[in-house]
Amino acid sequence: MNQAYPEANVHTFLPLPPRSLTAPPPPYHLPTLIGTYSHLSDRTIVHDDTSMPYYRKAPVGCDLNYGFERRIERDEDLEEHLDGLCESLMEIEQRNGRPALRQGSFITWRGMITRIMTAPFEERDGWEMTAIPLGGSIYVELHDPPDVRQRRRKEQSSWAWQSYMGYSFESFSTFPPAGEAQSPDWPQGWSGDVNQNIQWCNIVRSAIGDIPLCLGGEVDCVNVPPGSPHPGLLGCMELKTNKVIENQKQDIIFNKKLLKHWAQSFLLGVPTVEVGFRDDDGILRSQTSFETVKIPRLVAAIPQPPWSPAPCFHFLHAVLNLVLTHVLPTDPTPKRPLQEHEPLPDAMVWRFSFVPRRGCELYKVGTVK
Ligand code: 0WD
Ligand code: CA
Repeated sequence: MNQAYPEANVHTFLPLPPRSLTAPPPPYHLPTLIGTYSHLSDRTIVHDDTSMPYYRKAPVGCDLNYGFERRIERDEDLEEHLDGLCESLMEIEQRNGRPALRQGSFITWRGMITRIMTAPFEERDGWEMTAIPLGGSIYVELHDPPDVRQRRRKEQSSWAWQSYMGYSFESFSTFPPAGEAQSPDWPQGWSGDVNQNIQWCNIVRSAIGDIPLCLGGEVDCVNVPPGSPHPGLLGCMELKTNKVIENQKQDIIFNKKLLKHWAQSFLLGVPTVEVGFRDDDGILRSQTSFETVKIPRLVAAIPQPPWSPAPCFHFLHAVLNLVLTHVLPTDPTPKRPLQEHEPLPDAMVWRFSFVPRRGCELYKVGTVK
């Protein structure tokens, strides 16, 4: 990702804040839920909670390797961009009969904001994102060129088993979907074979300081009795797996990982992160529930805390402010209502990239139809 760009293209550079920064950051507003949608087993979308799973505690001793051979993986060659999120936003606007967002909003996946926010403490993985201004909003997605994707896929294949255990923990931690056939051969707690096409997404509105955000993110389950309606964000849960912690080194690694777990759930307003601890053989040994908002205090209490939230919020605000300042004025959309059948103008494409331990650079790329 440390691609060299021609000097002339470098627009502007934003260094990382010091990790010791404690100055009060711009506040992150409490997220408001504005909609949900579901991907079904064939990846089609319905604008309701069909794919909302209900939580139940997984049985300790369950084997997270179970069902590996029958797993259905998502077709990573399908480039979905922000399709699900945008489709859902149109649905919400139609239903409400008014715009869902303020002018100058960022529209993106929650995972993109997690990456920007955790960058001050990221040692290893850089990234590039694309920003496109259109209709008064800025659309942000991962820039994922074929060579980067190829490399990631190779890395992923060596993690396949580990990442499968994350999915099987989800199956063991939820009720079988209503109306789905269950098999007498299933082990205790299993709710059905893993199909990565199935996802339940929640869309929230929030803001960092005065910069409005609209984020779509996958939510793992809700902690209410099966059949209940969506309980709101306060009933949502994120599920994670981790190796059991047996020594100080593993404890340090886990505390570092808590940054990503915290940021991911905090951004969407998910109040609970449950971690399933498994042994080397993939057997679930215990579970611990973390209250999302308490994670930073937990980490602050250990000797030499590996991260703190202030630099994260400062950097997130600085990056978005930089993008907003340069990108929004290049929005080609006329400020008047478009005529019927009037073609949309070509959009301006911008890119911003992050180099670990350095900072973020913003470039103009060109136009796209
Ligand atoms: O690069 C892209 N085009 C991405 C698209 C990257 C990440 C997500 N997505 C899309 C997916 O289509 C999905 O519908 O965004 C939606 C989910 O977004 P998110 O919640 O912002 O993703 P993130 O917070 O990074 O990850 C949440 C979960 C993961 O669970 P864990 O517990 O491992 O964090 O989303 C799943 C994964 O289960 N996930 C993905 N799902 C579809 N495509 C992807 C992906 N590329 N990456 C992670
Ligand atoms: Ca998860």
